[in-house]
Amino acid sequence: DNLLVSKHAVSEDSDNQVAMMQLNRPKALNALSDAVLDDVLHAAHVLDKDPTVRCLILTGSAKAFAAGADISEMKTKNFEDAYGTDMFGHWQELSRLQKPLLAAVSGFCLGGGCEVAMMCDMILCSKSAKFGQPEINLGIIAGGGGTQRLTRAIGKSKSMYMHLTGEFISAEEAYNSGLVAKVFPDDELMDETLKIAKTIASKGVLSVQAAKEAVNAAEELPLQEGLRLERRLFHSLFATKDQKEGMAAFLEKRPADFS
Ligand code: CO8
Repeated sequence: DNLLVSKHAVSEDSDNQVAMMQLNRPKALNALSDAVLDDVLHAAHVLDKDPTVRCLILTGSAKAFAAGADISEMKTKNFEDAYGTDMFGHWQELSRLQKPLLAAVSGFCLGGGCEVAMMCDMILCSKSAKFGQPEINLGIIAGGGGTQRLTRAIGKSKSMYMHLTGEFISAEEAYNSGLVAKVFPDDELMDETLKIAKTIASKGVLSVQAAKEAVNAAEELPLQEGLRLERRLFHSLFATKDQKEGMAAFLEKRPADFS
């Protein structure tokens, strides 16, 4: 009940699909309870392994992508509960899917919600989106990657400002800071996100996977290691049918038909 999953054909003449996971806990602004977490991770793993699914989308409602981890579930936890169970550690699995995962954000995208959006491969949002790490107001700090991923995305000073004041930033500020890739009018976000997902789904599976792996590695590896990984992945794509097809199609002035 906490998650609605739908699949959308990429085109009329293809079996390929885009899968959409929609958080569905409207009364709590999609707060990320343990039950929501289980549903999202389970669905993401199943869809990642489904050979007809080429691209995944994670979204919320018009009012909230997600207003953070569930405060009522966290309230009574003590150190033993948190450290002893590595609380929220397994959310990281979302950042290790093979297929691209797009976050489509409207409304509040706060705390763990912002962190989950940043675990996705890119963030698309509507003009109403508000991003924030307000954990400081609860006497805690971000625990799902916020201090690390937000800092890499928008730089130290802005990230520090958000983590220390708890203030939210608008869609426009998020776009200007590089946190999000595109901003759309509210009523166009889902259509535009589906279009982008279908565009990605029409490319070669292996080249998409390699591009995702290489770009994500830029957040983790020293430059020389990242450059080497990119070059090796680049070399490996010359072993694929899609490289032959892509280059032949260009030279024959026709659209490529990737396998
Ligand atoms: N947890 C539980 N319930 C919530 C949460 C939340 N994070 N956010 C909102 N709700 C509930 C409210 O309690 C309220 O319930 P009820 O109607 O039963 O009183 C309902 O949603 C609607 O919320 P509001 O009445 O507050 O709605 P407003 O429009 O007045 O305000 C806000 C919207 C500004 C978003 C406000 O709800 C708010 O500040 N929410 C909390 C935001 C927050 O502090 N988030 C950080 C949580 S801590 C965290 O995320 C730690 C992350 C750890 C790692 C996670 C890895 C994935």
